Amino acid sequence: MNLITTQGERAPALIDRSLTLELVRVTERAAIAAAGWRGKGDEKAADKAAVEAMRAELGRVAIDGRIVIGEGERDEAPMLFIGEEVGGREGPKVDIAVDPLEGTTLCAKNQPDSICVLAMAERGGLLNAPDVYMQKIAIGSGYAAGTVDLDMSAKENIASLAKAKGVPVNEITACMLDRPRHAALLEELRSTGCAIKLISDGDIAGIIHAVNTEDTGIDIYIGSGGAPEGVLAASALRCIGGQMQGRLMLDTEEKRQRARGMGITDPNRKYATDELASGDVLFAATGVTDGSLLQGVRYRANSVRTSTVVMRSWSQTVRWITAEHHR
Ligand code: VTB
Repeated sequence: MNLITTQGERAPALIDRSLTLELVRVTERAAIAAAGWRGKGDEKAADKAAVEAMRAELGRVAIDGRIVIGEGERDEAPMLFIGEEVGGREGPKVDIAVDPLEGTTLCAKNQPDSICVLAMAERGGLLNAPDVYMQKIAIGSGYAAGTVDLDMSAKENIASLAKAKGVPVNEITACMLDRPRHAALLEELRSTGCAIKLISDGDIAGIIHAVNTEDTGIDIYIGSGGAPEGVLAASALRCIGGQMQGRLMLDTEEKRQRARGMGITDPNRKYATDELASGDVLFAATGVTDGSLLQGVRYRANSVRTSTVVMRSWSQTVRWITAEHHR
């Protein structure tokens, strides 16, 4: 949705800005709960702790909320399931995308980059879709529209990006999930001579890093990952800039049917950033384990310290919030 009116004025904010801090409370609580399961080798328990904390804390927020994309069928996780109504019910109607514990394996193994994530938009603002895979491609801001495209080959995308950046292809760094299903893509990328950062999990952070190239050295995110993570990454990009495309991988009739039930009529549709997350969008993430984006939960003598990033698309404000929670 265009936030600039035809008169050139910015449309009024649709989401009450005080909700920004409410979201921080929600992801902080989830992260503290999950942190108790760091390094315990139990992904399900870690996820369940995050989900329950997130649900309880959302219940204290004055919103009439609805989960439109989240965990669910794919991981058979304890879920904040798609369609679940959350919030105190008295308040604005909002849509919510969640990944209560992004990187459950990372948390269970106490490895970097496990985070608790949530995005909120006005009703209808976030893609309502089943928990399937999504093809994704993302680059930073400052490139012309169409510099990369899901309909181009990986080779073409890398060549086009290198040209737009004005560097040789071997100075481009691509980030992707290290998965057997990416074998052909990896081989194609290798043939270009670009550098590839393979990550074990955590493609929300991967996409955010592709936009923050100067800080991370990553130029492009490419490959398939979870659809909820795609919508959450797009929500962040609405606040920090950059381009992204996503396409749901509805490769069976059963998945197409589930998607149709959520109003998706074209199973091959390619979504731009503002079609994955439109209008006024808030995004919050709190670190569970220390990572490239955020510090993890730290136990201190009399307090627990959390690190959160919270963003708002309307103002494009990005806040880094370190909080001390009394034990
Ligand atoms: C990604 C990644 C997540 O799921 O979306 C990925 O961001 C996609 O699914 O951290 P596969 O693991 O099946 O490839 C996670 O790895 C979480 O499970």
